[in-house]
Amino acid sequence: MKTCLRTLVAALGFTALAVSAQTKWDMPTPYPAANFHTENISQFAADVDKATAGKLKITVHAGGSLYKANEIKRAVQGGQAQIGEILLGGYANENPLFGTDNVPFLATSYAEAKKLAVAQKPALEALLAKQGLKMLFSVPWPPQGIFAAKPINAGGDLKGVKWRAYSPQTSRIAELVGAQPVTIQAAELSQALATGAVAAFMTSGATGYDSKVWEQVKYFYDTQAWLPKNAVLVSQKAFDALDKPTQAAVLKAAADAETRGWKTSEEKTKFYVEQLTKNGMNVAAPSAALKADLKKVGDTMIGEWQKTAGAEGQAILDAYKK
Ligand code: PCA
Repeated sequence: MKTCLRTLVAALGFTALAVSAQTKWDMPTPYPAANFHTENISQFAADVDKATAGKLKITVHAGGSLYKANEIKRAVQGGQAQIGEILLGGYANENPLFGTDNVPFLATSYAEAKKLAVAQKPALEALLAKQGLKMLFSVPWPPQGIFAAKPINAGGDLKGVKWRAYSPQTSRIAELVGAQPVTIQAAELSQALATGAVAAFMTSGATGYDSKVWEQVKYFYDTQAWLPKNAVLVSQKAFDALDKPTQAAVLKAAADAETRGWKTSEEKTKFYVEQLTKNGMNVAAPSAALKADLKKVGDTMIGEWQKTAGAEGQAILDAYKK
């Protein structure tokens, strides 16, 4: 009887050990499951699972279902979630370094966006490290254009228009053209359009496509104003708690996700814009007048960004322009 009990206890102990050897992470993300960023992240989670033979399980909670877009960073910092995805530019009020890639017309192509990403990386990583966060990878959205219910031929056509913003800088653009900014995350965009809460905004063809915005807005101006990035952040504490081989597997899967994400983003840019046309939208290049008005906005905003980002910001610009 005693031996029997001992065996049972030993077996239970063994099971407990085997169970505790599996780590589970929750991963909140802001964008829908079928979005290309989310698909890339799901692949990342699957790669980690495979490389660790199931030792690290990452559960992706897409579409702001676990935490809303603007709550995800704090959740990872606070340890409520171990890992999560954020739109860097959404946090520009916390520190202008987060808004580096939201400055209009600073970096407008994939090649420039890559250069800017490399230039900003050391300062961004240092800032995140102070917050107990580690950036695993970042991936850009396609170039940002203007969506509107009415034709927009110059900046003045946006006066008084209800403008959906997703970051402090997209709100600032609205102020500078005299529109009325309302912050609405991508997960609520379709609803905001349906109820008439907003009638114009800047985003990528990808989000236009995800949100089927053609049901309400009929005009897209391909201004290619900037390529904002999403970043996947992990709690340094959660990362440090992994054994070395698991850490290596996460880093390898992250590097692969970054390469794959940049490639997919660029490759799908044309597809997204074509889908807007296919679904009845008028897709056009911005008029010369609109371009000139937006350039003025960009000039103002780079100046404002430089002022708030100070010497650190200047070092990024110098590295970028080199
Ligand atoms: N889509 C996201 C951010 C940038 C983009 O292209 C959004 O509209 O919320």
